[in-house]
Amino acid sequence: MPDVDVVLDQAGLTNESVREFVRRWAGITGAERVEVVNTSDDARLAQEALDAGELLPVGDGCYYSRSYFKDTARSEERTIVATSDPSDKGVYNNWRPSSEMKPMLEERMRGASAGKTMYVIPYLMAPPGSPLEKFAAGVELTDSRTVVMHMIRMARVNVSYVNDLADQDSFVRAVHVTGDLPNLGQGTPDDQRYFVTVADERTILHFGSSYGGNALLGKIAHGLRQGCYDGWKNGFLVEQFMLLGITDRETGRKYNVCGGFPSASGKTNLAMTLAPDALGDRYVVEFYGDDIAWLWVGDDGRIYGMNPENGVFGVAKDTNEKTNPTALDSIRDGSGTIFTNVAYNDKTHEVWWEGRTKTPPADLDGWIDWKGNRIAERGPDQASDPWAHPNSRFTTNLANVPNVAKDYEDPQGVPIDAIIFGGRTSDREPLVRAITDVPEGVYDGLTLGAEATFAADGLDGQLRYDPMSMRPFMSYPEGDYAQHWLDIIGAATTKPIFAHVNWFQRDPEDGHFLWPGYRDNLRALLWLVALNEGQVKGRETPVGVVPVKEELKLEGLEIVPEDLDTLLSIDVDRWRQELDNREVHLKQFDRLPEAIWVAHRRVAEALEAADSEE
Ligand code: OXD
Ligand code: MN
Repeated sequence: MPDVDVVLDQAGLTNESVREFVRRWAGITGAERVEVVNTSDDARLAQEALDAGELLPVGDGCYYSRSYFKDTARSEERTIVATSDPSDKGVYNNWRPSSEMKPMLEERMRGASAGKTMYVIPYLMAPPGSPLEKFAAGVELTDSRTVVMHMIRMARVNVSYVNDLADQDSFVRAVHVTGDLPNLGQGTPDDQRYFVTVADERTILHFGSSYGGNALLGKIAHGLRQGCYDGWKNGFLVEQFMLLGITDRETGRKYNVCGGFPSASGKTNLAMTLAPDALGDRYVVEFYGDDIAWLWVGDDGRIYGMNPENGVFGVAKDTNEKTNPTALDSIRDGSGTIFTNVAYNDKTHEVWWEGRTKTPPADLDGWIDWKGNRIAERGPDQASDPWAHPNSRFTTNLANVPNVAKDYEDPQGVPIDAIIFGGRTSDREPLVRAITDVPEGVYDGLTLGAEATFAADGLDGQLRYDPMSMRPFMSYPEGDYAQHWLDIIGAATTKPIFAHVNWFQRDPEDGHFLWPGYRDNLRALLWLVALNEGQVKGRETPVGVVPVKEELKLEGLEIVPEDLDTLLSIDVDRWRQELDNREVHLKQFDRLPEAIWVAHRRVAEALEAADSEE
């Protein structure tokens, strides 16, 4: 057993509650060494990881890592929110009693870091000085050096964040133990993994992975799940939302838009978007965050938002010059980016993933796929296997994003003008429909979904509902969550406008996308903020206000006029079917506020009264 106090003294970690937490878990996990890390340790840790072969070099000053092949994504089935109150059980939070989960995790973690170093990562999930700072401090203990390096990119890491706490006990206690990855029965009935947030004790216990949201505990377990619960108890909102700012150079006005999109609906691409060339002289888009926003009511009665993260853990697949040039700039040489589970060339130190270029590199020499196998040695039956894992990632600091907002570290956050929801929907959802009524906006978020693409499951055309894109992160019951949204937005004296956007509508005949997407998506947001300012009026429909063609800024847009007509119309029959599905979806939730049912009925009645084509 290492002398923990000597290590903590040397590191200048003075918070006695943190010291006690470290001592206790060093004892349980049986780690051989304890080391406290700060962001300034990054270069040394990188060198150690390169020397140990845990990381391989990419270009100049970037890194490559591969995770165990059965450990490549968040596991929703193994993720649990535990509390001591059974009424915290919701539909999506996999609630279990903490009295059952804590001993189970402790037992799995006992001795499981033997021979390893336990790193102590004191972190902050907020810009320092934020009004929500007291919910943002945490300490992650991990036995993985690669996890430390990810945390340094994704969070703010320094002992001062826990030493200086006003309430020395107010930090999230997060323990990550990797476990013996080849022997954990991942995906079998004997699965040993458990990813537990003990929300009412602000304790996170994750066992059995070294990847992503399972292991970087500041990001998803604290930044979303624990934050969501803390927000419920303390009057703020924590959401899986992107956040961007749009400045109109002509008027000097700036608009901030945040919003939720289920996975694979282009959230990171939207967050990092640039203005279309034809509008680039007038509008400047700034990036705040691509994955998490914490929202609260400011002293001036407006809703404020901030990104608690300090980095981007982006999906690599399909990231290219067209879909997201900003992301490519953010992971350039010298950025310190860590690429995980992409394809790697051990001769040239390049990386590649599906969609990076139209076709993979022609010269196979040196290329290794995400499982570590040489591409050139693949048999004919593996020829079409992907080179990179579909959930392969790049991890880079916010400061590397070329259009990161100048004030991204401002602790006061930014006032939010609009909250948008959007999924991948091949029909029915217009380009944009605005909603000014708060319960109807919340209702729209609760009925957000993305289309199941697997016709084989018999789900063809049906949405997999993903309320506010929080389904995997929901930590308390959905009905209470809806009420909390109504309360927080209701408390604002200047309310943001809500909207639903969809970039994915297709032609029913030949399947082509009706809207070009990517940078042109800004046109929908510009219309929304203009509507909010009263500069345009749009057209009322049963499901919200949609633009009339002339109100959209169409300079430089290439689109077939009939496609634009379809994008701005409402297929009432299709919508009536959708309302039936929504009813079934919403009925699952206990304590759903009456205001949400009223909103649902109002939309249903308006659709009943409407003509077939609106
Ligand atoms: C996620 C992520 O899993 O952002 O949603 O990594
Ligand atoms: Mn996410």
